[in-house]
Amino acid sequence: MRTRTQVGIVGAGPAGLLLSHLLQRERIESIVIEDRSRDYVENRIRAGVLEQGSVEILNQAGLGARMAEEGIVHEGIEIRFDGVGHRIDFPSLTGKRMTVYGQHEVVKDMIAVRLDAGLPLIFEARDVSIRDFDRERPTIRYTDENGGQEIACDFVAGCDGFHGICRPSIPDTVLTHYDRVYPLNWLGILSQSRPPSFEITYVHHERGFALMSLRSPTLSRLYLQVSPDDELADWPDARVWEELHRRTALADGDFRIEEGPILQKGITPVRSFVVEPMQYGRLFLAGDAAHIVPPTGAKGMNLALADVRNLTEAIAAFYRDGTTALLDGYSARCLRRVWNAQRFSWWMTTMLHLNPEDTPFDRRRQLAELDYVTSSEAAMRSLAENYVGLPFEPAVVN
Ligand code: FAS
Ligand code: PHB
Repeated sequence: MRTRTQVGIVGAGPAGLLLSHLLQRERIESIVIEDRSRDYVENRIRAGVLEQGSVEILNQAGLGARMAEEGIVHEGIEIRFDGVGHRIDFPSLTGKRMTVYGQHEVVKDMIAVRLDAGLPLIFEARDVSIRDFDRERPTIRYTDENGGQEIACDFVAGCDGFHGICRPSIPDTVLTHYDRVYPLNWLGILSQSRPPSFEITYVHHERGFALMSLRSPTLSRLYLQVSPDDELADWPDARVWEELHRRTALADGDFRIEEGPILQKGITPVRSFVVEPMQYGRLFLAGDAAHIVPPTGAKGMNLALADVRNLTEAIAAFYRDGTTALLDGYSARCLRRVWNAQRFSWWMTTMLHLNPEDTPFDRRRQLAELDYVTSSEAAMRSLAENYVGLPFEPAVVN
């Protein structure tokens, strides 16, 4: 069957769902096509930290009610090394705060609003493909229980993540890929246990990096640096807890993570990836479809929301007054923020993790950098302004 819309959106993650909401507020029609089930998408535990700018986008889109009730406002982070914690305060250095609110909760909120409004959001679409996006009438094809479907649209938004089909549909000769795979992975757990500290703690340790975060007063989100060769089977619960205790211990001994049932455990590769440009014809990439950042900087989801904010402005201008300047400048506008986040995330990752190829000099230099970052106000301000989120790039209309 053939249907028509203005914007066809591939992927119902944070990027695709927010785009559908922001376009709807501009009275621009869209259809969201997702290949997984609603249950799968709503229970995929991922990011947890929202920049102040991301919170403002969600609030302005009318999506912030539950986040205001259940989100946890954070005014700083702790950096722990040599068994001593050092706090970096955000309001005094930047005037901003962060909010801890699980990505899957944001996704649940956006799905609920979309479906309550009776707007098209298709789950479990199969064999999704996109065509003719180098012309003015792109189409999206997929199959469902009724057979083959085709959506004719004016624009296609590729919000289908790193493993999606949209980026690979662009001719390879058009794209430049920037890629860096780090010699480490993150093992993450979600545990039914009181979070070890109210604020997020980044731990540098001679056995490897650890991160202590949370989702609620009774749900801890904890991470360990593990070898790229490690598999989940190498990390039974007892070993995870033992390693967390060893890496997060304080020199004065007065600290121990509370253990509890592990509800979810996963291993995530750590990589930096960017594709340029983020657009081709009437296809526009947003979020992980165009870039991946190491989670150390807590930037992934925030970048996705910023991309979508730019794309909405550009598409709205096209329908409002027929101009294409913002559409033409979409990629450049997004990429400035993307590369700032890549630099910051690379810096946080290399400063806090062990690299097996490091020499004793590298290890000592790393400790000197941690000492400087936690003792110099200028260095703390630089970390803080990147962590809470740099100002959004203005729309440049030449
Ligand atoms: P997403 O990948 O979230 O969404 C893409 C959607 O497209 C998915 O629902 C997928 O099912 C769908 N899709 C894929 N192929 C499709 C097709 N062919 N047809 C239709 N739909 C298709 N970031 C942080 O800041 N902190 C973290 O701790 C953190 N942890 C992460 C852990 C993991 C395991 C992963 C993979 C990422 C993590 N990230 C983290 C980054 C993550 O939060 C992303 O930045 C965020 O999900 C980006 O959102 P989207 O661009 O919408 O992509
Ligand atoms: C999380 O809470 O999942 C989290 C927090 C900070 C990070 C990455 C992930 O840098």
